Amino acid sequence: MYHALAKHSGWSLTINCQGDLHVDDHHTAEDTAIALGAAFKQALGVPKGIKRFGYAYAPLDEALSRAVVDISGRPFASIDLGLKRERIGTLSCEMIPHVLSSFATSAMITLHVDTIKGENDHHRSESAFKALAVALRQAIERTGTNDVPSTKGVL
Ligand SMILES: [Mn+2]
Repeated sequence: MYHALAKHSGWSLTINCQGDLHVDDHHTAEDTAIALGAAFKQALGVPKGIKRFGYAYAPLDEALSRAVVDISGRPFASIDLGLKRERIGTLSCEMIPHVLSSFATSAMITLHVDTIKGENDHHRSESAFKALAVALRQAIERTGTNDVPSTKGVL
């Protein structure tokens, strides 16, 4: 999922993680998402000269997800992937929306991700990460100005 996110958002990403998988996958999944959100925020710096808003739909076969991003400086996440399985591979499905909300909170962005349809949980999940990637890519696109994209003059 991180690979799909990095690929389609245009990031160069390497993750090194020594987790506590002997306990479970919770902290490994959550803490990498927190670190990724912090890295995103740091890499972006002062959010000037960017589009700020981004949205995208991404399919994966029969699955379709929508992601809407606001580089708002306000951490908020509403995630509905509608996953039904207990786990995908060794990753518990309950951690997948948790990863997305942890990323949003840490990156201090507003994020809405909804999987609209899809039979297969792997497809549903992967389409969500791809939609997020494309939405993020759009939101951080340069406008060619040095403008802070807020009526308040600050984000
Ligand atoms: Mn947690």
